[in-house]
Amino acid sequence: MANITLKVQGMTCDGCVRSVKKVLEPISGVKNVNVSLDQGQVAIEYDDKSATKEDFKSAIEDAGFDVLS
Ligand SMILES: [Cu+2]
Repeated sequence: MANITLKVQGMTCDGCVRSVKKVLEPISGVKNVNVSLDQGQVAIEYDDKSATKEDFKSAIEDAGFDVLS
C-alpha cells in the first residue's frame, strides 16, 4: 500500500472536496481519499500496483482542478 499527497489548486468549498473524492474513489486500487480544503491537499492511500500518480492527476484535472505537485 502506498500513500501520496497532492497539492491541488482551485478547491474552494465542500462541493469541490466532494467532486475530487468522487473522481478518485472509483479508480482501481484506491483505498482511501482524504481532502484538506484548508491546505489544498489531497492524500490518497492506494495500491501502487493498480494506480499511479498520473491516474490521480488526470482524474483531478478532468474534474476541473489544477494539480501543482
Ligand atoms: Cu467548490
